Amino acid sequence: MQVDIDRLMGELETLSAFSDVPAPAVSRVVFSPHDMQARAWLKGLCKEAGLTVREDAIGNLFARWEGTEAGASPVGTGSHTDAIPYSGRYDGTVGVLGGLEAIRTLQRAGVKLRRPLELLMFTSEEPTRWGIGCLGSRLLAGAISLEKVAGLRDGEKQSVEEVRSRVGFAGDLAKTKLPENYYSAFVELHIEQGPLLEAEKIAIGVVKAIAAPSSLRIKLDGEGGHAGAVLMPVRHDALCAAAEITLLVENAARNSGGADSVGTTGVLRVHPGAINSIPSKCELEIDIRDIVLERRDAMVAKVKAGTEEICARRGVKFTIEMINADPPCTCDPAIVSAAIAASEAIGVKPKVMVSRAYHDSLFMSRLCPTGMIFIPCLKGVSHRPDEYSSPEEIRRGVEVLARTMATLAT
Ligand code: HGY
Ligand code: MN
Ligand code: MN
Repeated sequence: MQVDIDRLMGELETLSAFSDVPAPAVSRVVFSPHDMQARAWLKGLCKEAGLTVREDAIGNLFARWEGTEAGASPVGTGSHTDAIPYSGRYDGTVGVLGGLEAIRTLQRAGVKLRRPLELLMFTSEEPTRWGIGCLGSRLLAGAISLEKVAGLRDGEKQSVEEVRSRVGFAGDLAKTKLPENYYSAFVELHIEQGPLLEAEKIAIGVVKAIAAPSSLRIKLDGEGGHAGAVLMPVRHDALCAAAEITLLVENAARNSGGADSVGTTGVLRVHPGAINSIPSKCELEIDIRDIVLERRDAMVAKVKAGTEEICARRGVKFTIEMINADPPCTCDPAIVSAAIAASEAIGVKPKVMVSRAYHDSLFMSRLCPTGMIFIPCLKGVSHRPDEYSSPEEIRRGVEVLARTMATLAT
């Protein structure tokens, strides 16, 4: 089984150039011109490989290699190609182009599989545009209501409906939901986005569970005014309240009692944003996760209660919107075993581990037995331009994916 790693590295390089920012950074926001160009290019590659390509109403891409048994439910693989601003070229793309190369590798090896293999590229795995992650896979799994989708607005107040139809996806969103067990299994290849595999010098990670993500939006409404004229005792400074809340988020995660708790205030918008004008409004977007659902929920509760206390003390009005609060998922034991066996077949004893990042697999696990395969990334870095996995690490990941899918599709 020979992975064509030179071709794959070239394709990863080509894909990284569909970006709003210069290399080595990558920015590719869903449905942006660069995203649409990348999609067209990817569809061309899939057709070149003889796959049957279709897209659903939200732009999820499906590229199928038929099996020998007509009507057998496929084994799926795939990931995302959208990229958050100023990120790297491997997050998600290794699972899409690596998934395609795994299929091509099996084709070249002359393998005949009972089940079809289907490569997926999920729309909007990143929350960048509409504030919620995994929009495409949530719709496939029926894990988001059409009302919630209709209410989403991007930074220019545009709805999903407006943008998706403008770029050519006009079908009925209700039809994106896939029936249970449409897939017999789903396996995603992804960089670890953490330091453990590299630190422990282990070439492959097999994921047993994916952490529980949540995100919330807090809007603060204080009192603006002249930075020189309004004295401190009478101020209701929205940014000072936001600063306390930001530290509250950090404190809730640091003191949760668990090593896997994380809390991040990744977005802060300040109005009016002038040096000599007291901030009257602020908007924070907060990301809180843990592997243990109860601990995650306890952190969210602490942030909500703390926000109420801070705003009461500062005379600032607030609203809190829960954007998402998803349960963790457990990967399917049969897929975990198949991925371990595939790793051992290439002489690697894999590390069975938890994913702290969320992935489309979190939602695919609601549709069918699901698993993930990780490869190391340099210093565990991700969501940064210096994100890196070596050709050998990627090659091994693709070979393990190919072997795992061959086992599941037999
Ligand atoms: O944020 C995440 O975990 C994923 O990279 N979107
Ligand atoms: Mn990401
Ligand atoms: Mn990703």
